Amino acid sequence: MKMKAGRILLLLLCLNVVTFGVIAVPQTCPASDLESGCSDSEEWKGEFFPGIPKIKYEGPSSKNPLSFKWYNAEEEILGKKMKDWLRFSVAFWHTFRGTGGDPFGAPTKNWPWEDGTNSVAMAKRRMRANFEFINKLGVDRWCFHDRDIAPDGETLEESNKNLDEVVALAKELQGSKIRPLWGTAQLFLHPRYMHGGATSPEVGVYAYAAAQVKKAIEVTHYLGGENYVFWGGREGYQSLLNTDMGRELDHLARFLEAAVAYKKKIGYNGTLLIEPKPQEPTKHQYDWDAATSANFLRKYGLIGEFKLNIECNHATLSGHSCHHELETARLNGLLGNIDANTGDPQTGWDTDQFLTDIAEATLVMLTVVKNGGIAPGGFNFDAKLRRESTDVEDLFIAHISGMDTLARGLRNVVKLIEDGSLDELVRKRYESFDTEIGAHIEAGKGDFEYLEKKAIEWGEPKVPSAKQELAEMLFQSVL
Ligand code: XLS
Ligand code: NI
Ligand code: NI
Repeated sequence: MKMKAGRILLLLLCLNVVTFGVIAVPQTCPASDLESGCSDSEEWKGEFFPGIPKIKYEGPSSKNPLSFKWYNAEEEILGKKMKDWLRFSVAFWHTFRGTGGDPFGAPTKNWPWEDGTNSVAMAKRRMRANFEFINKLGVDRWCFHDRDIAPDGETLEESNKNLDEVVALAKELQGSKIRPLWGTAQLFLHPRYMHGGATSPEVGVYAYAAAQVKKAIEVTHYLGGENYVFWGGREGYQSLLNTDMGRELDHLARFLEAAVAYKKKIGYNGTLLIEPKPQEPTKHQYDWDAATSANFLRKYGLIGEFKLNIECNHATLSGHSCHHELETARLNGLLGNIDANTGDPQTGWDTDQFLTDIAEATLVMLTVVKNGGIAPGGFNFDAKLRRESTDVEDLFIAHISGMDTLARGLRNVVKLIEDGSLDELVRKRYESFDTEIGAHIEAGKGDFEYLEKKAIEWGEPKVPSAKQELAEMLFQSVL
């Protein structure tokens, strides 16, 4: 029983908040029903977050939960403003479509602006709430799926029309400063995508997915989005027995090639990003991790056209640390964006919590600094309030906490660099290669006959300590 319940829970939770968000909202009104009076979403009067001021930096000694203690946007660190290192973004689907529903329970969040419908009017009202939130939080970016921001219609044309209407409002509300960090198409919620989009065995679904991505790229471009993401939640398999994996991978590559061609055709210069995840909702997802995705891109000649969007919770699901995934992406020249979140060590699925672990944040920022920053990428809070956090204020506190944690990570990197002992430890560890012979090997001239001669001449090598505990101690000292 326990096993079975666990498995069902896992399967359902894999669908992420997007699923709960959209399914759990009672669809009492058809999406396009504006005239029947079914929706009561008239213009919202006044503020959505009354009583919440614009969040300011007050420094580490502040006890005000609605203030930044470590994130000081304009402060310069390592030659760049904090806001330019961090480029924070609010994820629309978690913040505005997350309901707190889970497979065992109904939604817990009753945001005052929600009227219980999935109408276009409600979508517009929600968009206004989004921009008030972004402005009060003091970030310049947001991320969205097409279907989070506007309801699905009866036909593709109607869905596109709904999207256009909401996007026009978003464009107006963005003003001159706010832009999408990235946009994407939701190719996992609708039953038509149950076998995948680009990897569906059904050609009609492949075409539908292509049409949806075409439109999502267009609106991301129209809104000035800096990146466009492909997260293939259902691009994978449940069983290899009924799956032609080679054919599906070829289809995925053809799909991405077509996306590249279309992006170029319409003059969209944003970066295309693949977001790896090992599984959830499929048993096996083709973009398993950074290394698998890099290999896929290389095999199909797409390596110069894409970068990676590394999500920390996905990293741990694939059995790696976030730091490992970020370093793998960086070393391949593929570090494009970070979906900043964290999992729960006991729960085991994509819980998408806000990152509040300072040590983890320091490692994340270490890679970002080594990479010289990640612009035009940034940090998207692909993170949600937990089911039991139900105050509107919690939305702010969660983001502030996530922003402060990463800001603290950046400040710790400065301390690590200034101290220099960890770098020195690493340098010394490899110093035997800082020799004529080492240079010879690294230049690709270390042939086996030559190395055999050296091994005989040198005799048994002396192997020094790795000094792992010392490395950990040096790292801990900056936290
Ligand atoms: C799901 C993913 C998803 C992507 C965007 O696990 O993180 O939210 O970021 O489709
Ligand atoms: Ni993500
Ligand atoms: Ni995720």
